[in-house]
Amino acid sequence: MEFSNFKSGFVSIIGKPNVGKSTLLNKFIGEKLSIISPKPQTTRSNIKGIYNTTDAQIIFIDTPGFLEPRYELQEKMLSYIIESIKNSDLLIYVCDASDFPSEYDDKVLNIIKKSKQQCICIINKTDLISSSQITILKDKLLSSELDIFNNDNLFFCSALSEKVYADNQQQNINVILQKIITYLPYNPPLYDQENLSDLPMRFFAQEIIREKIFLYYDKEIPYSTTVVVEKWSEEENRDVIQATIWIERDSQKPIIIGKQGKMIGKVRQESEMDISTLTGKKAVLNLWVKVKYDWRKKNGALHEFGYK
Ligand SMILES: Nc1nc2c(ncn2[C@@H]2O[C@H](COP(=O)(O)OP(=O)(O)OP(=O)(O)O)[C@@H](O)[C@H]2O)c(=O)[nH]1
Ligand SMILES: [Mg+2]
Repeated sequence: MEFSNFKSGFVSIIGKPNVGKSTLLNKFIGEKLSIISPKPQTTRSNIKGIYNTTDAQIIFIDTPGFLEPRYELQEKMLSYIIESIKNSDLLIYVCDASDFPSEYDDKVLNIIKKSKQQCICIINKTDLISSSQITILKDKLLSSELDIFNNDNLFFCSALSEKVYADNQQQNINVILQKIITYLPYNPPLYDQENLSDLPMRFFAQEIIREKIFLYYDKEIPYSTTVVVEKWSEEENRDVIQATIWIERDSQKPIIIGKQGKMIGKVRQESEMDISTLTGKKAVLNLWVKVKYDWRKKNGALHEFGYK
């Protein structure tokens, strides 16, 4: 195949926690690759999602939300963001239209500006504000001192409904994909054009289980938890998966398990359904709960759990 007019490159999705970065990645790719929850700091590592057409390949990197690190895991999360910015052909800055500018937006924008990388800005969650508020925000951004926004790179969008407001018209999310391609260099495809990601199924299974924990438990539990798939056995009509939910304290064990195992049963059932949707095969999940005291603060434990 001739690739002389083919474009491909890396596009990092950057922004503070909870603005809808992972939701956007999934809408761009058309599959649920990155986990989503209403809680901040859901994404902990860089998730690659690949968008393929006959003449372009966009390699999206969904990154953790920007934060000021308070412990080792968050240090790693920040390092993933910085690494991703460095290795990109284009950055997509995402913010929440109903909460902008807020703490950290200035910091993220300054990092983007300093990186001197090309950038597209997506003001997400426009469903939460009125059209007159959109106009006010647009004027404010176009006249901002930062000099990052211009009429060509600024999009107002609702990732949930996949509606984009560009050129004063309502369009669909493809208008952003087309714009992204214009920024990419001429390259042959960098990844297999059949694949949506280069991450292994084990990783997605871990993330799916972690998403259920983010959805169903409160306070510190989601943040004190990580998941490791220990064993994946492919049988004829089903996959049998052993996974460990790691927590930080013995006292968290009864909370994770719930009365008569109800809570962990719900996590197991819903994870089995999502894993099976992804693999196209029945999934049987066995979950274990183990304690590694203060794992979030220990480099060795982080390494062991895959945060490298
Ligand atoms: N109303 C509304 N909610 C949205 C939209 N996009 C995402 N959300 C919601 O915002 C919350 C956070 O979405 P995520 O995609 O997990 O956000 P994120 O930026 O990846 O968050 P972190 O991984 O924690 O940095 C979820 O509850 C989403 O359903 C949108 O366009 N409108
Ligand atoms: Mg995310």
